[in-house]
Amino acid sequence: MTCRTPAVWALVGAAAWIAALAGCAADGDQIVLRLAETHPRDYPTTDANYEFARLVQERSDGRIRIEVYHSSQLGEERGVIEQVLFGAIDMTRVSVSPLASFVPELDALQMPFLYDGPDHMWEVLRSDVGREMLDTLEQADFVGLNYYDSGARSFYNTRREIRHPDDMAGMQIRVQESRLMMDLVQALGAVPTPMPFGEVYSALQTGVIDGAENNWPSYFSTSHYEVAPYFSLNEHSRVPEVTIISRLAMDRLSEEDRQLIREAAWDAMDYQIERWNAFEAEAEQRIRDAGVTVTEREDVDVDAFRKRVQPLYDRLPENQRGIVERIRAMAGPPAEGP
Ligand code: BDP
Repeated sequence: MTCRTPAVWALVGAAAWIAALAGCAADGDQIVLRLAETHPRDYPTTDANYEFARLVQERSDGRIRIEVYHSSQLGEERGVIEQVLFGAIDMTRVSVSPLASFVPELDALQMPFLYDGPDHMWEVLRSDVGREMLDTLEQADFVGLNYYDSGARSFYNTRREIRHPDDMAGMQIRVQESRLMMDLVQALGAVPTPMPFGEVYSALQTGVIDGAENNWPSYFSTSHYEVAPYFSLNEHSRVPEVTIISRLAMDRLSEEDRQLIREAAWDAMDYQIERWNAFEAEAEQRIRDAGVTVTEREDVDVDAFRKRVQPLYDRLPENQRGIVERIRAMAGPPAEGP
């Protein structure tokens, strides 16, 4: 029996709603929450969603069930975020990039060349800064529950190796639906094309775009490497991922259940990081074995990339600048970054 959100019941009709209410009571008020995920079943974040669901089910003695809809079954990221806002979908796991269109402060977590590496990023996300950034989601009627790892993003394309920003001059590069990612690609001299994730493969194949950017696991699981076989390890950004729940869904829960969900989500993070690290290594190996031309980190002029993106830091609003400074202060010496 499912006790769905009002918006969903509005869609399925009053008769079903009345039947459902009866069922909810009969089931001892079982609560079902739907969680949308863009990645396929065997991706590390999807595994973590299931682990989160398992923890919630176990800790609530089966009273709260989270149904995971992976592989974009409920839509592409931006549309899903909107549906979570209206309460038609209860939860989703998304990248900070598209979420920052709803809560601009989040851009401070995804600035280019911001973190020294995964350890620095995780120190930040687990610190007060990370908690405060989850709290900022409440401005937009979301509740932020946790963070997941998404590695480092790098450019890949159909044409040539990218060692220096000049090598991508004029290329049409797909970006997530994010102002910051558009500005980043533009600052590097290429042409940003925002597009849903699920459309990128055919856009690469038909030449609508020349390239895109992502981490090893996404480049692998989408098979983009088959049609865009030049991958440059420029690692321009680390973009954390977040699980959000609709404020409407959260408000319908008891304080005790809210706490249970918050804790289970936070506890699923270690599991995700472990799965991420294993899958990232496997994806890299499979891509290299497939004969992709990988431009190694030492062959990339990282300084040239950093210099080109400096204007993005210069025009940061005051509040985001403050967050960036706190993040940089957590980096181990010697300090890197623009
Ligand atoms: C992947 C993220 C996913 C994004 C996707 C993208 O995990 O949430 O939607 O990139 O580029 O790394 O759209």
